[in-house]
Amino acid sequence: MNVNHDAPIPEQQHIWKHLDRFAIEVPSWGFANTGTRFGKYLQPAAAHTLEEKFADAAQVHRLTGASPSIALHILWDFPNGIKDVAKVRELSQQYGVRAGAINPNLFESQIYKFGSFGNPDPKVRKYALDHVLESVAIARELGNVDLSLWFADGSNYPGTQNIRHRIDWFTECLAKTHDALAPGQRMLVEYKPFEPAFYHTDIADWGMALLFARAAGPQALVLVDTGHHYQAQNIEQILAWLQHQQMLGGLHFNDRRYADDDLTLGSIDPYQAFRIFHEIQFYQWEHPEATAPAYVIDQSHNMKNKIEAMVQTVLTAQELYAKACLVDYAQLATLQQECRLVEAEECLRSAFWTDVRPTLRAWRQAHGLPEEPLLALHNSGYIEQISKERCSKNQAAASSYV
Ligand code: PSV
Ligand code: MN
Repeated sequence: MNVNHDAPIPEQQHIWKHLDRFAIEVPSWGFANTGTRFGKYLQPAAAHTLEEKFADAAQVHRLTGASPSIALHILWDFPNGIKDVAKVRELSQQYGVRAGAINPNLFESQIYKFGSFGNPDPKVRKYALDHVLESVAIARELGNVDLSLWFADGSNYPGTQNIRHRIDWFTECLAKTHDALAPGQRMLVEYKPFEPAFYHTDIADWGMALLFARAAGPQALVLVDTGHHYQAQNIEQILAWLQHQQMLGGLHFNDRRYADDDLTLGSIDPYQAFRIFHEIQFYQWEHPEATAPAYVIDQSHNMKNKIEAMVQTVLTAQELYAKACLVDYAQLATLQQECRLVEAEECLRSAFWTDVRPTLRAWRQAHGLPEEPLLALHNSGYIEQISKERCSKNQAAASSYV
């Protein structure tokens, strides 16, 4: 990328430095026909093949310059398992998008009705572990990328499962997973309070994820999905704790109004997304040697056009991140220490209320990117073109969907 650093003003320069390093991964499943558990509205432009997902991810990166990698889902993107690695490598080269986190699928097979790693049946646990070990092998082949683990395990009714036994089974399987990692490779343990299970979920919160990760080994860290919390939970405090314990591995970004709604980041509560970036930036300011967590979008849009929504999300993430970069941390530290409450709060708020959009436009222009990526997407005709190319497959899917 050609960077023209023509004398930005000092405040801009500071944001530019951060923006140059900012990257957020897109999810392969966000380009496909996914929806709600009540059904889905099929879109003519939705991606069916892995190549189409790479092409869409490349389009988002071309427009934003901030999404160089794509998270992959084993069953959906690797139908032939490890044999598909060569194809992924080829697509990655062809489209200039790296393969990102590898997500095993431990929830779609009928065999997981009573759980995967937490299933009382040792044969099912072995089946799940074999799948995860193959996922580790795939992640290793792709350059030791992160293994990202989310479990749908749990139960719907009190008294129907032994929660403590399930802790032991999870602990054992996670340790075996950790043993298979390459040196330096990370496994991320994600939590979610409910859904699909409605009484107990085996990894329901950050404390459980933290204990499981600690027990598994030093390469296991916690992944925080912003949609996976109860209403009113203070997510940034969770991040502060995990960073304090050096246990924050990554974030899945989306917004929510009620539960795990998969809404566009910042669409409901941009101040919360800002506070999340702020908490991470503040820690980085105090610990410049610390590795930043992985940023991944985890949204499946049912109503919005998927590529448009993905570009909008990347731009929103950049904006909120840039605002967090404006917090004067030296000043904030002093104000906090001296308990100057209103001044401390205003120090944070004034960064949030700063309009960074002109700076972002200037940064894009200097990087040879479109100043208005959403407009550029509309003018590019890309969505119309892929809609034409893919609509017959999507119509066929629509007519088979009742
Ligand atoms: C499930 O709610 C989830 O958000 C998990 O985070 C997974 O990472 C993702 O969907 C795709 O399986
Ligand atoms: Mn997630």
